[in-house]
Amino acid sequence: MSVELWYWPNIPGRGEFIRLFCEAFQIDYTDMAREQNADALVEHMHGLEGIRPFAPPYIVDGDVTIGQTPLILQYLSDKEGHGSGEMEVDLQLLQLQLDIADFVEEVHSVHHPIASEVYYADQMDSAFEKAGYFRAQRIPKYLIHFDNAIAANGGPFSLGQQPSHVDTSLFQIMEGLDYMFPNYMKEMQGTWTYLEGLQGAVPEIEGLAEYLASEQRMEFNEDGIFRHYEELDDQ
Ligand SMILES: N[C@@H](CCC(=O)N[C@@H](CS)C(=O)NCC(=O)O)C(=O)O
Repeated sequence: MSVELWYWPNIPGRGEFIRLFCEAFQIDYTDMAREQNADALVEHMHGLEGIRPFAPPYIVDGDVTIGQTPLILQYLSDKEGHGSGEMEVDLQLLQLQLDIADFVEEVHSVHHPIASEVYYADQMDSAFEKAGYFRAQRIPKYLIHFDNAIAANGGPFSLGQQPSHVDTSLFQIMEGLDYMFPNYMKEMQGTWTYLEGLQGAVPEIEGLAEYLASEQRMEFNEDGIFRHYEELDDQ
C-alpha cells in the first residue's frame, strides 16, 4: 500500500526530507498535494479527526496519521526495516534527525527573524544581522556536530557503510546551504570533510540518482526554507 505524503506542492521544504528517504529506500509513496493542489492539502488536513498533525508534512499510512518530519522518518525507517537493529543506535539516529530539525528551523529564521507571517522585504535589516551570526556561529557549530557524528563510524554515512534516514537529511541540508550561501560554503570548503563525503555518497544510493535527475526533484526556491538572497551571503 502506498504511503500518502501530504505537503505543500510548490516548495521542497520539509517534505523533501521525506521524499529523499522514500526514494533512497524505495518506499512506495504518493505525493498527494503535488498530484492535486494546495487547496486539497488544506481541505484534507482540516478534515482529519482526533489528534491531528500541527502542520505539513504529515503522512497517512493505513490507520497511522502522523506529522513531524523526524517522527515520520523514524516511523518509516522502523517499519521498513532500515534501522540499525539496535535500540540505542536508532535513538541516536533519531537524536540526529531532531538536531537536523532544529537546524532547519534556524535556517528559516535567518530570512524570517521577526515572524514567518511578515514578508522578507519587511524584515531585511534584521535578517542581514541574523545571517552574520548564523554564518559565523551556528552553521559551524551544527556542521561540526554532524561531521563528528559521521566520523564516529568512519563514514561515508552516519552508520558507516549502511545508509539511514539521517544521511538523506544531511545531504539535503548540505545541498540547501550550497544554494543559500554559495560564497560562504565555497570559502568553507574542506572544513567538514565527512559531510562533504556524505554529500557525494548519498546520490550514489541506488534509486536516488534517478530521482535527483528527474523533474520530480524540486529545486530550491525563494518560497521555501533554504532561500538565496545575495545580501545574506555577504562575507
Ligand atoms: N516541526 C515540524 C515543522 C512543520 C512546519 O513548520 N511545517 C511548515 C511547512 S515546512 C508549515 O506548513 N508550517 C505552518 C505553520 O507553522 O503554521 C516538522 O519538522 O515537520
